[in-house]
Amino acid sequence: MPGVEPPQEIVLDAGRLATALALVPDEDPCIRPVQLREQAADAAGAALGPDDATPLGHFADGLEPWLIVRTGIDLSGLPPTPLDFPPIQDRSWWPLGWLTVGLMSRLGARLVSYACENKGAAFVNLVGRPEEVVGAGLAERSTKAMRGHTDGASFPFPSEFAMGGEAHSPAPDFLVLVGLRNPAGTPTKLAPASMALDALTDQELEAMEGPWFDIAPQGTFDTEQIRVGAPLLSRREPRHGLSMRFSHGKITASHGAPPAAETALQRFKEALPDLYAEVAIGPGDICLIHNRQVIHGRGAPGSGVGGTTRWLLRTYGWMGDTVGNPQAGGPAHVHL
Ligand SMILES: O=C(O)CCC(=O)C(=O)O
Ligand SMILES: [Fe+2]
Repeated sequence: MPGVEPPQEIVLDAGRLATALALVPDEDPCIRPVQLREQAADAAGAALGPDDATPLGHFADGLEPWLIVRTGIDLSGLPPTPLDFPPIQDRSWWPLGWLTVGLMSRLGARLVSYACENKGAAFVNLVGRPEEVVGAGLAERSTKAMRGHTDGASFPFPSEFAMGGEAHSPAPDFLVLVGLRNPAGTPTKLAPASMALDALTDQELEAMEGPWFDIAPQGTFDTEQIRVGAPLLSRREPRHGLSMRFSHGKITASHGAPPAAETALQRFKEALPDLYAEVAIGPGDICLIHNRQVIHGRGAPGSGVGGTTRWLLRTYGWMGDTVGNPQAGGPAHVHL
């Protein structure tokens, strides 16, 4: 890919992995992923070697936009690929789910989900979905390429949430994609937002930080709330110099926005295609992504559902200092 360094990668040692797998909790990681994260962190720690601390630390500090951990875990017991988002109760994916929770914990992050997205499920399936289950439109979309976006783009930056008056909790700090099956090697596409911002003029960059954009919610989020008159770029979030929220399809320049807002959005969109690194997330791979520093999309998974078709799990994380509105009476990870 032009101008993009290969991502940092950790490949786990098989012996250490076996030690780690003896330490993971023996329960569904969708239930208590926050309460049991210390135990999961101990397991993940046993899986890591002395050389792995540096890439993990660099990623945690925001010096690298994403990190791939290739666990090499045995997934031969997986059932057929499910047909929809809700997680299936099947032990075959749990150990990899716990390693994910544990790695996040070692990075200082805890798992978060949203009551309005897939009923707050901690891990969801990204899979091909059949027309009989979800209707023709969503079924077709599940087979197609996805243009670049950040997840939860209509949700607040942590700094906005801290100012009060927000209906929803902050968008995820981390997006985590976990590979269970990817027979065609369908790529996930990742581009550092800062590189796309380099294509903008100073005036356009300034417009990105102004209250000039309307952001409609991501399709999977069951909320009507459109963020109106909001910036896409913030320099006020913890740890990172620049934080972006973006979607090709969900963002428009607000009524009355200066021309630079429109051209900024256009130039950002046009810069992206040349910047993507293509990462095939294969079975057992855990791909950790700084959600506000990386624009992500994917190639087309192609037609076909169930069986041995592509199956990723997705979860979200917040760093320890990110706070939101916990769902009353819900598990610790579910927020409003
Ligand atoms: O399927 C992928 O690789 C990524 C999907 C994604 O970005 C999403 O569902 O929001
Ligand atoms: Fe996404």
